[in-house]
Amino acid sequence: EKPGLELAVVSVPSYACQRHTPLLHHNTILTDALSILAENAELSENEGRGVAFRRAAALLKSLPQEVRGAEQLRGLPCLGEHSLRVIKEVLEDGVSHEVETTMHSEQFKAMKALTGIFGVGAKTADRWFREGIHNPSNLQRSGHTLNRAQRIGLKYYDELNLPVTKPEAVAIGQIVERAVHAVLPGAEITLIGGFRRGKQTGHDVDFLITHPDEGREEGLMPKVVSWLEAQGFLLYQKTTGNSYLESKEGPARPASNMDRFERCFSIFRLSTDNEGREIQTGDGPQTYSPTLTNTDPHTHSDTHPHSKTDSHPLPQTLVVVGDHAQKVSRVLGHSQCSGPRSWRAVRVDLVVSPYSQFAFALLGWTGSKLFERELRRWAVHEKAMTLSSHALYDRKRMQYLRASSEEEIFAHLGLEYIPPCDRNA
Ligand code: 8DG
Ligand code: MN
Ligand code: MN
Repeated sequence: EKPGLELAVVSVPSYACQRHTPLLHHNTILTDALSILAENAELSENEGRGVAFRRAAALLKSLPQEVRGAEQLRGLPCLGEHSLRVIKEVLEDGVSHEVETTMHSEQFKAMKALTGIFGVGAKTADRWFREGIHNPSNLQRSGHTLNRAQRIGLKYYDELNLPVTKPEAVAIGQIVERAVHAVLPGAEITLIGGFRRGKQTGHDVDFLITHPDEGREEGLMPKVVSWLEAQGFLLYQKTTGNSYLESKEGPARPASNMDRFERCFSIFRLSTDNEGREIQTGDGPQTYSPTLTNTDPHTHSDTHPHSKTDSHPLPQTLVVVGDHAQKVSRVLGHSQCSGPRSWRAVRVDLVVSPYSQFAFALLGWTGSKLFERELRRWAVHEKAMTLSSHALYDRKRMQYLRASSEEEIFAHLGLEYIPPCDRNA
């Protein structure tokens, strides 16, 4: 067979934001190996090394065909010595010794398990690891004082580590939409993050909220959160941003904080009741059947006695069938809470942006993380511009460049437009 030397001939640009990187690609075996090393570097707080492995993996994801031999990689950018060595090993032996050793090391497994707890970062996990804490059960028994996020992270550990599916994301979106429209009619809600890039699952669901009348969005988040809380949709929330700063420091905030969006890290309580309706997961058509339910002992009616007379509808029920439903019910059945239940915990991120910054926020929050990093690196090094989720600044002309769409931002940056589905670097 002819492996084809075309890869070496085709010139591949070196910034990930210059390339189309689809979700499904031809070099998964190689990129999986590099991702383990990237993850390990990140967990060891070696960011530079992590980025190097991520860049190498992203390059392979953008190639139009499977790499069969190292000679095909000649002339390609982004492949450092270390990454090349790993790629060659995998191509020749099927596995990389370093990747295998890393994957099975106690430290890597423990760090992954501990940072898998919501509210636990690499620093904390490393400290615990060195105290002999290797997993959530060790932590539970250690008697360590945990903050609110970590307590809830531990309580819902299994289900928060269960992927969120597209139908679940859509169901959450419907709830967010009801909440936002209840407190600010005319506001616009956009699904961002991995789901906007076409992923079928995610570790959370991300939404961007704005309103066409600039200024109407101010202070929106606390109202949305109150509505969600009153309806019993939230298990946890932490809101930061303008209102938070205002309440702490008064309205005269320093200019440096002016450009911080209101945002909310939350954990939703999503019903998964099966009452004969169905949602198909997988490739089939997706139909959603909102049903009213008030039979679950965990519903908000316990804690919010007024909810029955409330004019708002009760929490919507998501019905999921198939593989994922089985996985969910297995996890819920084994949860540390009181037996099997008809809802699951889902991580949700909400961001509010002023309308004039919407395109920048959309671009900045769609990801992938590496794609974002590469966009900013391109802007600085190739265009002498500064890109953030709020604005684009041209340092030579000393002015901000306006944009009302992602297309305009790519144009300002002198880049071909890359659609969200091709930003999976
Ligand atoms: P996943 O949830 O499916 O695992 O993947 P994801 O959706 O791509 O990852 P994410 O962790 O939810 O992040 C989504 C995007 O949001 C990503 O491009 C990075 C961006 N993002 C944060 N935090 C912040 C932040 O504080 N500021 C800005 N500007 N962007 C952020 O996650
Ligand atoms: Mn996400
Ligand atoms: Mn997120």
